[in-house]
Amino acid sequence: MKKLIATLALSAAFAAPVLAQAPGGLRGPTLDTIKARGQLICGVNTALPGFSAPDAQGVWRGLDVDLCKAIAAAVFGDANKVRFVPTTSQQRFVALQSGEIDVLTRNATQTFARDVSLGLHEAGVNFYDGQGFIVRKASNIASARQLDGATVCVQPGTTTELNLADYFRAQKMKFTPVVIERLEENIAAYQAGRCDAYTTDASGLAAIRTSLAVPGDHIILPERISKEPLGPMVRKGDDQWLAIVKWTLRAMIEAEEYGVNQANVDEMLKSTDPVVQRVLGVQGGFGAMMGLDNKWAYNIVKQIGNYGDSFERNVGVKTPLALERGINDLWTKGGLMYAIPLR
Ligand SMILES: N[C@@H](CCC(=O)N[C@@H](CS)C(=O)NCC(=O)O)C(=O)O
Repeated sequence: MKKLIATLALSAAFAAPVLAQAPGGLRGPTLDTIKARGQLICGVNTALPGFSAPDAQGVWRGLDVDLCKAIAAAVFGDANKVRFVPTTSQQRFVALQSGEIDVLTRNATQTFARDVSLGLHEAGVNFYDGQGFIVRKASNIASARQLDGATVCVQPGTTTELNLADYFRAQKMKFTPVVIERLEENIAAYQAGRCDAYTTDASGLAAIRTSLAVPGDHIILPERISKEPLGPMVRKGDDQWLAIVKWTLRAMIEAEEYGVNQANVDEMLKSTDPVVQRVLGVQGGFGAMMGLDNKWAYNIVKQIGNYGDSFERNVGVKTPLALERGINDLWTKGGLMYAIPLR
């Protein structure tokens, strides 16, 4: 009996730190709802090649689509348990607020107002961007400073619309906004010459340029007139779900930093590096603390890859968008991608 009490006391002593970190503090309805449904619902863009757009076979692809699929891999161990809901600039936040979607993974800029007063949480940045302009080459405009008096097409419900007004006011230049609700109508209006320039995030411009009749007839001006930290968003009030979305992105960035990629992830299970072991769930039990399998991040990297894998596959220099990593590179390479430690 004494021996039994001693054994129980000993195991309790060892169990205590684990229990203290158990998912008790991180429970919320979203994960249970998603699991019961058997599918994650992500709000994505309607059609922004490289970020989120259906391919010729109707399969959704892109950096934002990958992030959504990575969350499904973390939750279900299966990146395909996802339904994509295309959202326009104006619908997207309502779709999230109303519960139509579980998470928004769509070129949404994180701002004070959106974080504080929309009832939504920003859950990290998966693409650091800035707003720019696209113009016809034939216009001989080489700088945004030459846009005085221009007609500029823009989508409402965006930071773009607000920055546009700020920029022209600050530059003491005049412009005529042509505010058109739908993206495809904006592009059609720009192509038809109804506006001298179209403005949005530079990533959006690169994506849109690939879909123009003759991409080479258009140039993206060099100025970036704003900061556009683009990233996933969730509803407020569910810390567990916020953690899952945040840590999915962080795990992809951390995996890249520690050299764990889609091709070597199985080999890396044998790594003696404690960081790699924690990321891949070999030790630490971090998945369980969020109500997930401890192989959550292994599943992400195995099925989707690390952040760099996804970047290069969707928007990198070898893709039609041909984007350099630039500020989206790891902090160890001069960029801003810095995942807080998984420990
Ligand atoms: N990052 C900006 C702009 C995002 C945005 O919605 N951009 C437009 C132009 S690229 C878009 O994605 N439109 C797609 C649609 O409405 O279908 C924001 O969050 O307000």
